[in-house]
This record gives sequence, structure tokens and C-alpha cells, in this order.
Amino acid sequence: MQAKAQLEQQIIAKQPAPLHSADSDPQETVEWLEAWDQILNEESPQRAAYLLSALTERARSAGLELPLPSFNTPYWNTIRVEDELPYPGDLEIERRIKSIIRWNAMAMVVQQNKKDPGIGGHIATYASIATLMEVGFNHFFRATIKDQEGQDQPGDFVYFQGHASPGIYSRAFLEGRLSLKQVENFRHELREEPGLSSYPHPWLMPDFWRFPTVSMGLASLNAIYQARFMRYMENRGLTAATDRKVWAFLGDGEMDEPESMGSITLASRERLDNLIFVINCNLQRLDGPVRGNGKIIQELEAAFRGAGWNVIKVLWGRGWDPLFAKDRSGILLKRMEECVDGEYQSFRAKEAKFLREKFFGKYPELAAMVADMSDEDIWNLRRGGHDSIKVYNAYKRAFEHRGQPTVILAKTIKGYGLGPSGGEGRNLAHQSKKLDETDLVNFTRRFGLQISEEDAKAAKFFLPPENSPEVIYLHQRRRALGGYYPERQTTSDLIETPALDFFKEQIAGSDGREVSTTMAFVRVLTSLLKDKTVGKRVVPIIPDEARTFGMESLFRQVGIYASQGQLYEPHDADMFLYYKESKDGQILEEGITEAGSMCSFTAAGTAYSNYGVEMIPFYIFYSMFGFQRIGDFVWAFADARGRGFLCGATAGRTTLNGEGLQHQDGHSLVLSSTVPTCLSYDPAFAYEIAVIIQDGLRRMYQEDEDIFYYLALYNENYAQPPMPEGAEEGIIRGIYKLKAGDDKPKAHLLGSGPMVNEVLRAQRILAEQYGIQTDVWSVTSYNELRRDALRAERWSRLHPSEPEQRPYIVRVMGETEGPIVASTDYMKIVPDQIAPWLNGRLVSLGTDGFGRSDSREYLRAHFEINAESIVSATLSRLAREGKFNAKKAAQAMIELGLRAEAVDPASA
Ligand SMILES: Cc1ncc(C[n+]2csc(CCOP(=O)(O)OP(=O)(O)O)c2C)c(N)n1
Ligand SMILES: [Mg+2]
Repeated sequence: MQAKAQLEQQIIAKQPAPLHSADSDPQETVEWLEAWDQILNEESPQRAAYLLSALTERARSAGLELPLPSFNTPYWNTIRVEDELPYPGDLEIERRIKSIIRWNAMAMVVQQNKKDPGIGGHIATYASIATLMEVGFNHFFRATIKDQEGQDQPGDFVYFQGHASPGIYSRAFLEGRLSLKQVENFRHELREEPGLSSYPHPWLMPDFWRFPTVSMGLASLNAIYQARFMRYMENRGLTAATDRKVWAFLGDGEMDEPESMGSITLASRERLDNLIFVINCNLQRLDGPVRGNGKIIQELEAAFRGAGWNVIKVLWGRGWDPLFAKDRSGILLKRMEECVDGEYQSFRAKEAKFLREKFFGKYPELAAMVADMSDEDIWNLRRGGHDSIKVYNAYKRAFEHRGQPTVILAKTIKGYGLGPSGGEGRNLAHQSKKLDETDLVNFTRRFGLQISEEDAKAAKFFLPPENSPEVIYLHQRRRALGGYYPERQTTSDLIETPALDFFKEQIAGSDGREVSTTMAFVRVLTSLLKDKTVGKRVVPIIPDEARTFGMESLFRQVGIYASQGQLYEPHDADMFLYYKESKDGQILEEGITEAGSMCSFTAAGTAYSNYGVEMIPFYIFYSMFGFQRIGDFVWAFADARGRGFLCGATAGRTTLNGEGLQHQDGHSLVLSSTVPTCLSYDPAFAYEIAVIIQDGLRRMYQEDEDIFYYLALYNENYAQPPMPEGAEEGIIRGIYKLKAGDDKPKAHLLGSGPMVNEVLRAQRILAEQYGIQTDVWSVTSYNELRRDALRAERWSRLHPSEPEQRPYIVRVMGETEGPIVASTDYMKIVPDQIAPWLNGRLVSLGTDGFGRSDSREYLRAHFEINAESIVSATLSRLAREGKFNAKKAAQAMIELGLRAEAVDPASA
């Protein structure tokens, strides 16, 4: 009854302004309100709420324009005190465990910065999120779970707030999973005993971290797509359906990254009730407040609620409950609502006196409410995110909620408990790496740690004995939750991948039929999808460009994944290739989101570790909108040890022609070359694609290599020749001889992608018009050639007394003579990658500069990569070497239509 009265008071205090500002009949208004109050008090809040919504409905259907509903609830906890469940754990012992973890997390950073100033690390973030983490670790994060058949399945997935990593390490240290040496070497990864990586990096700690998160915004988007992919796997029958959850712990400042909020409607549309966001609202980012002049929590609440999420706010700790209960007039809520975040930060950055005066003191009635509380009591009024009971209740609700994803907005304090030198609640909190001795000692007192003053001042690690109640409890809890966390599985269910004869069609060539490499690739994909072993594991991912790439036949063949099936009859249902959506559809048709598609690629490409099932994603995108647009996600994919094929279609700055400057890609191969585990290929022919994909499948899914592929795919149609005898090795390693000249060559022409055709044409012109014989080579990967050469060179450098290792490019081209002219639809720097091993013989022709809309012919002339430019470059170079008459070379330029004074395309 008391609670209802309290709610009533609060609701009245919150009453919105009337529709018409002047109340024309106050008496009538009061009657209505009293009638409603009666329902609230004598029936239930639910009934009262129902009647309100029924009235609203009625008003709408009568055509009244009502004010838009607010997506905000008052600035208080979503879960009412009377609805709270009791805490299922031992609060006191959990508090002690948390205090030890807090201490060691802080000590880890402080120690490192003492011995190595500038090594960095963060203490304030974990200090704010510790309770949110610990309630999860003790009661929610399951390492394994049983499916309906009683089989062990991988448990929940947790995306940790990256720079809270010291806290996660600190817990693993207390669990005995990390050694003292390891924590002493936090951020010192190159020391005698491998240290701990700065942030969650599976590449560096493959048994520990699963998800790279520290680049702001990655976690949110990846978590959404992970939760969606989890359903995809279940709906396609590839994994058992469980109640496994994806948790993402995010910073409030981090929510400003467009990626953080960019796909939240996907999560609600897909009804991802396996997804829980916990936003650590400590009201601060790196430089200062997230929303000094507003309220980040209210802003996020409205946005998430508007997007269809279940929102749970955890703002105030237990200590506030009696104050709310006393608050008959709603003055406390009023004060809470009128304060902006900048003020909330000051309340914490200063002392209790300030809080009493500035917060409570503003209204006498409010000041009276805390008059009998000591300064210490006031100071100990906690925020919700620091109260285990409040946090537990929010998690439990989120865990049980059905039909929507949940976001928990937890109000915390940055640098909680670290004192002034640790930056508690202060703008400098994020950068603080050290605590002064007073604050170190205060820390131990504040959290009740049994650490001597001397040890405290030295920020020594504190490890209770194995048989201490804390350690015993810790292990018990983890056992109950199926094991330790985080932990990354490295075993996978490797599969037998197809041999090369599976790709007969591509190896045999197109018999004169003109097809593009994109079409050839689609044929490969189609065959793979039909294969008994690998077929069901293939995940085609497309951001709304299937028709552009000629892939629409796949819609019908394997269906588009739609969690609800197809609720309508498609207009093209009577056609053979209709737009088929189904619950077990295989294609992830993502719509226009390259970043989202990349997250699907990541979920699928790491499924071998996360779900124990090897999946084979092919993500086909507009090559310009891949690496350059979403490069950070690709980098994280590599860190996560992802496997799969990225396919940059409509590749090449002149092969995709009419689209102009923003679309024509001449540099994705440069960008892809920067990712250490990415193998970049620029194939010219169908059989090259077949050989590369066959080898990639073998290496990734049969040999268990943590690598992935980038293939440039073009849309120019030409006859696809059969594969020359014995070309496989060269195709994989990066170069093979495609067509020898009739006689000993005077020069060598390198081509990749469709430029191979220009190079072959140049070979004919050189022979027929200028009597120069050349050999033509197809270069499938300059980047692989370079990497091989760098490896060989390094080995030789480190083994000066042994015979030198010869790089593949040297073995292939070392004995040849004469200039080497390369033509590529990519930047000159792509062929230049092998220049150091060609003794100054290389001339690179490429597409440096902005693209233009025009025909291929004009574009290739403009960028000086066409056959005429190749011929001219060869003659010019031969002339410089004294092997061709210079005047004739100049004359040839005129014959070939080249202009010496043309604008340089690199700066045009
Ligand atoms: C994309 C990106 N930009 C910048 C940074 C640098 N950075 C690390 S933490 C941080 C502030 C984070 O604030 P918030 O998300 O509120 O987390 P808090 O530490 O307050 O919990 C910034 C800017 C980053 N990690 N990633
Ligand atoms: Mg923050």
C-alpha cells in the first residue's frame, strides 16, 4: 500500500502539462484524476496503466491529436523495490572478492607505470564497472551450458569493455588462471614470460579473449550480429537451440560512435532476446562529461525504447530507497530530474558537504529529509551500478525477458573508490595511472582489505590463500556456471575440403564464351553450396548488391535467411528465381550495411571457435566500400582469428567504369595488404579463382590456419582460357608464366586482373609492330610474393653463415633479362611491392589518382595502363637501356596515340 502511495505521489509529481494549457474545468479534472487515483490505489498500477492506454487509444480513434508519447520514464530505477528478488549469493563474501579484484586491477596498472612510465593502462573504468562485472561473473556468465539433450554447449558470449581489461585479468589471477609473472608483465608482452595484452586481443591471448572490443563501437555492432548469427545457426539446424546470451558491456561515451547505435533496430526487429547490453553510465568519457548539459541515461533510454528495446535503468542504490519512501511530494525525484550530468559529476568529484548543500540543500524539504544523516551516510548513498542487489535484479529481468533485446543503463562513478589522485569522478580520471600513497592506503580501508600500510603504499598485489573463504567461494561459483570465464576454445571441427577437380568447369575455361571473374566466382560459390560436405557451411553475405554481382540465382537456390520466414507472397513468386525468404535460408542479405555485413562475416568466420562449427563465409561487397569503409572491423576480424573469403566485386579503377570517382577502387589491394593474416589476390581468370579458393579452403578449414582471403572480382566479360599445365603453384604463390614470346624475350610484361588482357595485347603489338619479343606473366598476388621475399630475406639476414634463401620471385624471375613492365587496375604501389627483388628493372603502370566516369577504353588510356601505354613504356625503357632507338620510341608514342604532355592522372 505504501509503495502504491509512493508511486502515486511520484506520478502526480511527474504529471505532464495538460493538453490545453488553460484548464477550463478544474473541478472536472480533479474528478477524473481522483477516479484514476482510486484505481491505482485500490486495484493495481497495471490496471491504472491499462485504462490510460485504453483511453489514449480511444482518443486517437476519435481523431484527436495527442502529444507524442515520451520514451522516457522518470529518473529512477525501472525495477520497483517491492518487485526486487533477494540476492542469491553471499553479499559479504562477494564484496570482499570484488575488493581484492579492484585492488589488484589497480595495482597492475600502478606498478607498470612505476617501473615503466608511459606504458599506460586504465584504472578508472574498471573501478566504475566492477560491480557490474562481478554480479555477472558470480551469477550469470556461463562458460558452458547443457542443451535439451543434456550435451555441453559453449556458454554465454561476453563482449567486455576493452579498457576494463585489468579487472578481468585481476579476476583470472585470483582464480589462479594467470600467474603472478603474467600480471606483473601486464602490457609487457615481449618479456621473458608472456605478459598480458593491453586489451582483449584473441590474436595475442588465444586461450583467453574471444572478442576484440577496445576500438569504440566494435563491440556493440558485433554483439548484435553475433546474437543474430546465433539464431541463424539454430534456425539452420547447425547448433542446438539454447538460452545462451550475448552480453555487451559498453561505455556511455562509446555510444556516440555511429556503429554503437547504428543497428539497434535490427536487434529489436529480429527479437533478439538473447542479447543484453549493459551500458556503464559513469557519465564521463576521456576528456570530460559525456553530456555535461544533459542526461546521457535519459537520452539513451529514449533512443533504445524508441527502437523497440526493453530498457532497464539502474540509477540508485539501496540507500536511496528509504528516501524515496519518505518523499511524499516528489521533491527528491524533481531534484534528480533537474540536475544535469555535469552536476552529478561534481557531486562526486567534491565532498559530502558539497552534496548536502548543493543537491539536497536546494529545497528545504529535501534538506530536511537528510538532516539526520551524517556526511558519511550521505557520501555512501550509492549509484545503482555499484549496488549488487540492484544490478542482480536488472540482470535477472534481462535474462528472463522474452521477445526483445534488453539494454541496462547502469549509473556508476568513474574511478569509484580511487580518491582524488585516482581521479574519482574527475575529468582526469581516464588518464590516471597512479595513486598517491594516501589514496592507496585509503583504498584498502575504504574496501576493507587486509593489506599492511607498507604494502598498500607499494601497491603490492594481494592474493589470499587458496583455502580462504573468498577463493573457495569464487571457484564454487564458477563451477556452478560451467567453468572459468573468459576462455576461448581453439579446437574446431575441421572438414575435408574439395580437391581441385571439383572445380573442373573453371579449370576447363569458358570455351570462348565471355564471362567476368565475378560470374566465374558465382559459379564456384554455387557449386560449393551444392557440395555435401562444405555446402551447408557456406554463408553468403551480401549488402544489397546481389543483383549487381549476378548472384540473384542464389536467392532461390538456398534462400535468404529470415527469422520469421516469409510472411507475404513475393510478387515474383511465379518466377523461377523468385525472392525466397525462409527461416532456414542460407544467404545473409544484410541490406545496405557494409559494417553490419562485416560483423556477420566475423560471427561466421569465428564460429569454429565460438560454436565449435567451421563455417565458411563469403562476403561479397563493392570493393570500394570494403576495406576503406570498414577497415577497423576487418582489423578486428584478423585479431579474432577469423577465417573466410572477402570478395571485392566491381573491382578496379577502370574496369568498373561509369560510376566515377567515389566508386572506382584502385586501392583496396593496398589496404588489404596491411592486414597480417589477410592473403590478397587479384585473379585474372576463372581457373585462378578456382585454384585460390580451393587452396584457401584447404588451408583454413582442413589445415586449421587462422588466415583469410581477399579476392578482387571484376565485371568485365572476356573468354576464360583453360588453365595452363602446372600453373597451380604459381597461382597460389603469386606469379606464373602465362604466354612466352616466340623467341628469347627482350622484356617481361606482368598483368593482373583484366589488365592481363591488355598485357597480352601489348605483347602482340610489340612483336608485330616493333619486333620485340616479350614473355607475359600473370601476377595473382604481389602481396604474397612480397611476404615470401621478406620472409626469405629475413631468414638469410639472421643466418649469415648459411646459403642464402631465394625468394620465390627471385627464383621465377631472377634469371630473366630486360625490363619488367607491370600493368594493374590498382595503384602502382601494388606491383612496386616486389621491386626490391627485381634489381631496378620494374616499371609499374597503375591507377594512382581519382577515378572518372567514362568507358574502359578512355579510362585505361587516361591512367596509362592500356596496351598502348604498356608498349610505349617497354620501348621507352629499352631505349634508356640502349636496346632500342630512342627516336623510334618517341615516334612509337605518336603512333600509339600517347601524348607526352598529357596531365598526370595521379594528380588529375
Ligand atoms: C574508435 C576509438 N576512438 C578512440 C578511442 C580512445 N578511447 C579509449 S577509451 C575512450 C573513452 C571511453 O569513454 P567511455 O566509453 O565512456 O568509457 P569509460 O571509460 O568512461 O567507461 C576513448 C576516447 C578508442 N579506444 N576507440
Ligand atoms: Mg564513460
